[in-house]
Amino acid sequence: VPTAGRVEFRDVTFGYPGAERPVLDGVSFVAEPGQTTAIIGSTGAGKTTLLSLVSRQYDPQQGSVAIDGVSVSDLGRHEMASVVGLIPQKPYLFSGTIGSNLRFGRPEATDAELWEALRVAQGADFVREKTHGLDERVSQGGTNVSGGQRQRLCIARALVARPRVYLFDDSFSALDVATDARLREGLGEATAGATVIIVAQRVSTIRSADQILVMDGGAVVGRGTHDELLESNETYREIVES
Ligand code: M5T
Ligand code: MG
Repeated sequence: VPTAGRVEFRDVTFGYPGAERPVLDGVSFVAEPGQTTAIIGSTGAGKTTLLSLVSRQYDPQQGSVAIDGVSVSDLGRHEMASVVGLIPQKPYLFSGTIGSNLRFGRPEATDAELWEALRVAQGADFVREKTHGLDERVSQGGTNVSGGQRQRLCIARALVARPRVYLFDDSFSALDVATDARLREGLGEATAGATVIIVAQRVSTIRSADQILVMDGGAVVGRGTHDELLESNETYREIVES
């Protein structure tokens, strides 16, 4: 089982079953433990698809995706769940209680651990306001939890599981700027030492990333820090200025 969480893509090409053209074309990069790698790019660039190869919803047709040198295709379901935590672009809840949703990746987590994860995810206040708190019932289509709250519960769920690799797919753009800032401040501490990959729209979210990958049409067309990319990358400048 990978213990550090170094994610490496080597010349990865992937197309969805039945599609003619690949959605990812020759993607290579390394995301290091203890660092934040941000991914930015226009809609349809392949950002979600890239993350889905790390969490192994799909396997690439060519190239390899490895964590600490171990191909993700060699990881079992359980190992995968303890190594990779995906916070999906469309956050979902399982039907059950808030508590059972938060414990999904680590059933033995204590209530105190759930509240700590909720605090970091900026979800403690609204859960406290529910009549039944952690025992409040939720469901996928339920209306007692808003979209933004669902997003924060999914972030908390990932934190409770303590994976080595966090994949945040556009998890912050729906939050107001102040909540976004508070959340990311606490996340830095909560995810310290792990590999963090963040797909983001807001420049404020990615500015401080150790490495930014610029995606366009299924390829990585630029990489570097914010300042480096501003200097050198036309696509990045266009995104930042838009
Ligand atoms: C990249 C296609 C999509 C687009 C390309 C998830 C998914 C995507 N696609 C499929 O054919 N089937 C699928 O199940 O793949 O899409 P993406 O990876 O979702 O792009 P993105 O995450 O960069 O876009 P966005 O809008 O989230 O910023 O041609 O049709
Ligand atoms: Mg996406």
